[in-house]
Amino acid sequence: MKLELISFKLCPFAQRAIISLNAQNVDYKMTYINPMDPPDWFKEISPTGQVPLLKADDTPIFESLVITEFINEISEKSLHPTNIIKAANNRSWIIYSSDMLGDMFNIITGNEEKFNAAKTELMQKFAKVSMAKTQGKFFNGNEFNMIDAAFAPIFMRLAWINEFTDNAVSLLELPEIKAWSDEILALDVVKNSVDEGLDDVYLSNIENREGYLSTLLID
Ligand SMILES: N[C@@H](CCC(=O)N[C@@H](CS)C(=O)NCC(=O)O)C(=O)O
Repeated sequence: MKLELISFKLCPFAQRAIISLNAQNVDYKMTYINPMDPPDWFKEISPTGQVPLLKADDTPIFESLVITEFINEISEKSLHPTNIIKAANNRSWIIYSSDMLGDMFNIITGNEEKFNAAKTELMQKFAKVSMAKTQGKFFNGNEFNMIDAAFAPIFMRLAWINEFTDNAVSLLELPEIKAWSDEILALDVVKNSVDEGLDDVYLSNIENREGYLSTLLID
């Protein structure tokens, strides 16, 4: 089967697919586009106009969570827990993590009021995730699973934000979540899921959005 992932370098949803493909040793070709100015061939195959989109032979598969489930199905080893109830519960939290990416967007783009509301919302969601997380390095214990891949883009962007500011969206009040984030960000499969220098692109993105967060940037 020929796989081609159509992506956008800064896209957190696409990053989940990249982590899953690499963690499961699946061969694929990577093609970057700008979804704000997509080429005609992309418009023809994408009903939503969004990335990531995975072309499996000639069939477009869209929505990051469908893509990661598909990658899991074609891989030898599942990235979900073997217990089907636990796996379904993980899928619920994975969908929950997509909402958290919405909070991240508001943190970057919002004025002071929207920034603070989104930060509170994000921390409240993390507190709930913390209650569901099992003890151990990762969400389900010591094995890296798909749910960890789903949270990785959030943790990577929060680490960048905290480095660019004086810990404006710190996880220190949620030590279990902070420890989980540290474990995930230390993995090669996560580090290698973005190009070198993407942190600088993210910084420029924060500056260009001119939200409240851009006023908190330090040199
Ligand atoms: N629900 C989608 C969201 C994907 C998404 O929002 N992608 C952004 C880039 S990060 C995009 O393509 N935006 C362009 C647009 O919405 O037109 C998924 O999980 O794949």
